[in-house]
Amino acid sequence: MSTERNELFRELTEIFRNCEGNVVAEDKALEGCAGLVMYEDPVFGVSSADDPLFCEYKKSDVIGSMFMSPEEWLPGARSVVSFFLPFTERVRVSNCTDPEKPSPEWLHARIEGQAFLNAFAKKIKEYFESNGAEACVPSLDERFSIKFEQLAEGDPEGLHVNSRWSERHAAYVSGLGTFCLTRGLISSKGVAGRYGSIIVSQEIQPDERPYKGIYDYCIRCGACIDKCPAKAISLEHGKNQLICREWVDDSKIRYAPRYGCGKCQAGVPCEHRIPR
Ligand code: B12
Ligand code: SF4
Ligand code: SF4
Repeated sequence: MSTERNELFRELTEIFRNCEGNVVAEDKALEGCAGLVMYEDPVFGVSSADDPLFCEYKKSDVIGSMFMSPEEWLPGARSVVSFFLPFTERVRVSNCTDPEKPSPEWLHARIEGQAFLNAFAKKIKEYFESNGAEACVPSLDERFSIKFEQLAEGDPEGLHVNSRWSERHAAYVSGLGTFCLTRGLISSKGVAGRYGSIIVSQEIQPDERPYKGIYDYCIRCGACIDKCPAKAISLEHGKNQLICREWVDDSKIRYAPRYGCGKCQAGVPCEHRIPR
């Protein structure tokens, strides 16, 4: 890694550490969760905005025609900076206790964790802008949207998700990790955590992808199949999006104003590392 990139990642890690909201505040906390730290330090990856993979994502069997390339989000885009925020051990271990109910810690990491991620992404945007670059955070941009298309009955995928921007797909281009049986993206710090990204007009040396295939890091051990309370995962077909979505949606009623599941990401070999 060049010194320039080292310096950039060091500064972004400092921004992460100084960004408010990674600790669950007492007035918002579910029982026993006051002071919970949700994330460990981030892992970063950089891709070139004109990497040919971004064009491939427009194909209907990858993401779909709705997907917008970095250049479409930000005219003059040169690089995409992706990051993975790994959940802390406390969040991960807590979600192994009950086979069905998401732990209070996991619910916080899903909801307050995403709010923190958004705040962190905004700070990164300000950082690039203050250095004279232009920047766009697709997930916070008003053009961001997702379309769910229910597939024919019996289709093992259940649902096709067509999205203007996918954090996992962007992270895949930047060398951060590969997909797995549950469709999650396994990073060097595992699958339990959340991804974000920002498109910038600054040229930053892209990472080399230390993998060839989209599922390289998954050992197909099947541990996630047994963990899934909705029985959404199989070795033959991977994860059925419809079954998973219905389960996660149902949790919105049971755990309002929060929701979540993530049982397939806790207590499995890919939880916090690349399993081989
Ligand atoms: C819609 C959505 C959902 C939907 C559908 C999920 C999905 N996979 O599409 C539902 C409601 C089911 C869902 C559930 C959950 N989600 Co969700 N979700 C999203 C969202 C908003 C968009 C996803 C999207 O764009 N999908 C697009 C479709 C096309 O993706 P796909 O079908 O999986 O892609 C496959 C094809 O592209 C195929 N493929 C075929 N040819 C090729 C060729 C190439 C080159 C490549 C790369 C791929 C490829 O490979 C892919 C994987 O199989 C993202 C946030 C974001 N904007 O990215 C979060 C996100 C994916 N969710 C996330 C999480 C954590 C969850 C939950 C655990 C919820 C929770 N916290 O309790 C569950 C379980 C997810 C799981 N098992 O991985 C994280 C994933 C973190 C990770 N480690 O991977 C994300 C990235 C949010 C975030 N900011 O971190 N989610
Ligand atoms: S638990 Fe095993 S099969 Fe499931 S995603 Fe992780 S490595 Fe792959
Ligand atoms: S998030 Fe829950 S329902 Fe969806 S695949 Fe994982 S374990 Fe199954």
